[in-house]
Amino acid sequence: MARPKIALIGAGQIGGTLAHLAAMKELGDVVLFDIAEGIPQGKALDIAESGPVEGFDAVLKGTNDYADIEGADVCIVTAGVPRKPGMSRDDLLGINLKVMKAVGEGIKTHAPNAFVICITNPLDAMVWALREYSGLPHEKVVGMAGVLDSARFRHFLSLEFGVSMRDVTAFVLGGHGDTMVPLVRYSTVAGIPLPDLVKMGWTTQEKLDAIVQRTRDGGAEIVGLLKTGSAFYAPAASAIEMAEAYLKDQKRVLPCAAWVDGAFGLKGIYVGVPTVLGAGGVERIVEIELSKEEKAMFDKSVEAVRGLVAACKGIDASLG
Ligand code: A3D
Repeated sequence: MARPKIALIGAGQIGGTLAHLAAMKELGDVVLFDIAEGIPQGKALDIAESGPVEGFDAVLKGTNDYADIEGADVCIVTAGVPRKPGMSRDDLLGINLKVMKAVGEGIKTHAPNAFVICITNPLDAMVWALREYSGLPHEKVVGMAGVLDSARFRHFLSLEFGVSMRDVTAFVLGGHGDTMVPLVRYSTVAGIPLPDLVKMGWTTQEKLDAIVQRTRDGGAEIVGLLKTGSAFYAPAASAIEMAEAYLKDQKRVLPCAAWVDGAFGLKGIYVGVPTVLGAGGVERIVEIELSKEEKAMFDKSVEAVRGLVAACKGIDASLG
């Protein structure tokens, strides 16, 4: 049986890391696409040359031609520009919307059966626009944000508790922005919810609140340190986890920016929710119960996403 084909649209910091991880995990053959000439070709060759040392079997190809993504099983989209210090994700909207148009049309023509994972910011609006431009079924187009935001939350919690990150589970909902909603009640250490851990004296409410805030600011913290771009190792690892869930039909329960139409009382919007990811793409939205306070935070986040989608429609009247 032929190996799956993974197309990476955008061969920058995240795209290169995605290619490396996909090859190391032998998820399939990799095509790196970018408009910058030489970059995807150089990165593909460099990673391919690590193959004999690492011992993986994967063909890597760099290209500037959409024809090379023909028939891809998975497309992961990072094309566009990242944040610089002082910029919000929303500042990227105008530039990256144009990029989504080109990418969406490329995928529509050459990889209409792919599972598409968008990473380009502002995430929730860009995944919506990418779906519109590509015309693919909603369940086959998702945004990566929740896995990353939850991973950041889990990392900070594991440091606070001094326990393995593997035993910390966490859920972050809502849009990928300052209004994201880290769900303390649904986050646990080996099944023990965080509020119980506060009662058990493992941490204090103040410390937990600070961790929640650090999670919300997780992207900005890295941008502030790097100065020339944004995070790329953890975002790439997060998207690879989603791609693997699809390719191996794992039915993973992962938060991602999915099309919600009915659940949570929402009508037609891309926003971060828990989902089941398998061979059908987003196979189910997990409609958890939210407290009044959580619902209020989630609603605020949804409103922020709606504002960004409206801004996209303002820029390109052909949308929506
Ligand atoms: P970067 O290293 O600049 O790579 C972006 C690549 O896109 C560059 O190589 C460009 O040449 C390429 N590109 C630009 N326009 C096009 C086009 N029309 N077609 C194909 N390629 C194009 O950025 P990065 O890899 O660090 O980040 C990529 C995106 O991910 C940015 O929008 C970031 O804001 C976003 N990001 C999202 C998260 C989330 O959690 C959602 C996290 C980190 C970064």
